[in-house]
Amino acid sequence: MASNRFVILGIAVILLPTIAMATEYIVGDDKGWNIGVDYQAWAKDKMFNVGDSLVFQYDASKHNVVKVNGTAFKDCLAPPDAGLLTSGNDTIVLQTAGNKWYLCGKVGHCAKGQKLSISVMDMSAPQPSPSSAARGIVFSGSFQLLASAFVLLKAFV
Ligand SMILES: [Cu+2]
Repeated sequence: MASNRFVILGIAVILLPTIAMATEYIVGDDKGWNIGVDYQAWAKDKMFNVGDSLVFQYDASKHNVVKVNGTAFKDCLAPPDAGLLTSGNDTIVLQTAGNKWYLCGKVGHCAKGQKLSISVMDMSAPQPSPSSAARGIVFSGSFQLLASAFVLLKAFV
């Protein structure tokens, strides 16, 4: 029946923004995690949110991934106790909001630009512009569901 389609559409409209929120980012896209990629340019137009993940893909014999703090990032100096990822296909789930810094721990690679700095936002926390936009999507979703319910109701009357 046509009315069933309205209900499904309404539910899809509600769920879509929620599903779209967790994004998996392949760092450097098809260039992967390498020397000679501008990671600041790569990150510039992306919105990273809590729950999203970064996937570092690289030749494990040539590179690695180290999560560092801002000072280590600036100086390209990873502390000896820093968490080191070496699988060649490492997924990091962004658990908290704030600035995150990653670099390649192989000698000289960070200085050659193999470093990534991102800012992670928490969409669930009240923040001025990005989350109000998200709320707008959810609100319009609710409105469409309401409209679908109304159409459904009318179909029965
Ligand atoms: Cu490297």
